[in-house]
Amino acid sequence: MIDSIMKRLGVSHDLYRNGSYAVRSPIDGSVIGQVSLEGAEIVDERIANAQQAFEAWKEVPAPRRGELVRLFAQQLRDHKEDLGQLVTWECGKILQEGLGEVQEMIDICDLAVGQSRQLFGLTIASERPGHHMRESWHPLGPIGLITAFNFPVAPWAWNAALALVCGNSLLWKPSEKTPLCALACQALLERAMEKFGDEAPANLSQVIIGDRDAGERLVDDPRVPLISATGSTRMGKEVGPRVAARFGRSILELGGNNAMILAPSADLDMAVRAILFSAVGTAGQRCTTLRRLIVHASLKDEVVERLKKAYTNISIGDPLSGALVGPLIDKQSFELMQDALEKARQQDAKVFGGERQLAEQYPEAYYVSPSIVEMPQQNELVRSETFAPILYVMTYNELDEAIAINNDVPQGLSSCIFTTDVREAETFVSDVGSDCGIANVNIGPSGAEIGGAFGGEKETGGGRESGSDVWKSYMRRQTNTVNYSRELPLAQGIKFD
Ligand code: UN1
Repeated sequence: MIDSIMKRLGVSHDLYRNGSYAVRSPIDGSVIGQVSLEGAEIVDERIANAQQAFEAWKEVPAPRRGELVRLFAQQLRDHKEDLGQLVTWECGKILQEGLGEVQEMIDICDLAVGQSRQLFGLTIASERPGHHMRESWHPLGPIGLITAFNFPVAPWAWNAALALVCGNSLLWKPSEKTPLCALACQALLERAMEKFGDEAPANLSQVIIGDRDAGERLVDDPRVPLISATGSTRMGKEVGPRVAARFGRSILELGGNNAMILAPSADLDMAVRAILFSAVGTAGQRCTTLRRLIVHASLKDEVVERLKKAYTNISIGDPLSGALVGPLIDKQSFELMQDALEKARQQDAKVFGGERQLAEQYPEAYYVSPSIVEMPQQNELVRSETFAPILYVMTYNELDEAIAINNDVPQGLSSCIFTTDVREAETFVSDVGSDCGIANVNIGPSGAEIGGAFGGEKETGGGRESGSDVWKSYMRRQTNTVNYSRELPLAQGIKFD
């Protein structure tokens, strides 16, 4: 099965069958690949290659660079099913979501193709006669990309598609849990490069299937002006300062602890469906997963009742065969979930669900029933992110109180309110509302489209990726002042003669 997918995706057998590091599918624990883990030594050479590729690529006009991304999007369209299946095999999300991730890649490529003709600068009024001022944007250099297991392809594409049209080369260190997806994306991009022709330099994109040391080498190297890293807050706390210490730039996409405020006027049918998708979808392993439900006290009993019913009926199992909840990524993830639930019990919370499922059928895989935890208040346990399907439920009486609870966590990625009261809705997205990078009304906190800037505040890291004006992060801003007169007036009226 994997062999035929990899063959159609164009990944050579040697790359994923002959190494000493076993890649296991979370679906059943079976080994689906053997890759070689590269050490730090190789990184030096890869960065030198990436620099060379950058020198050539930045000379290709931006709309031509966009043509390469268009060809890549065509590969993705042609291989959506195969890549979607591979995502499911390797990270365990259900096939619908695997396909959704590939669609997200196609969408960002389409955006980047259009962007390649719109790398606009500004013209600025100069205070001096006979002078022009403007702002122009130039390619930045080799871009280092570090991605996480739970979205093994889309966040790479958000960065890669824009970075390529902006004239940069790419160095990608994927999660050690999902190297096959990275090899597949690389193979598809190489096919697009072949179709594009000689203008695309060798090593324009390279993958580093490496260990922690390899990642550190990439992060520390001043030849890599930008590191874009997705992962835990713990990882970001290491990467951010290391990149800053060498005056590099970083885009950090770290933990989330996303909430929904459920107000009395809300359409409850819609809200329950939104909670289900955002709290149990991807088995609770999205950075945008709904982790906290802040429900008006008058609604709590009814909502919890409805949720328990929906949770009981949800299908848990093989993500390739129509279940809505697939496995957790591994045993450690299962244990962290159990720890959190145990702590909740000790704190007098009411815990529903959270048990291991299908253990006899899949002794080497970790399926769980998603859990609902009624918490008396928001405490340290609720404030920390457990990357598993646990939904903490807390109550409020006044909107101000609900917004305060929403904001009183270290993370600031996504948030939402369900209400039909326009005053409440607009307050939530106003200056005194949610403090998150994403604040939605009447939709859940997950499943963002690529058109907006994606990312969050506080311990989420402050980075933004994908749409809006994010392309600017992959370019170097230059201010130009051009004197077309025969005089040499100084700014600020200074006389120097
Ligand atoms: C992630 O979990 O790292 O908004 C990214 C969403 C997706 C991206 C999630 N578009 O849920």
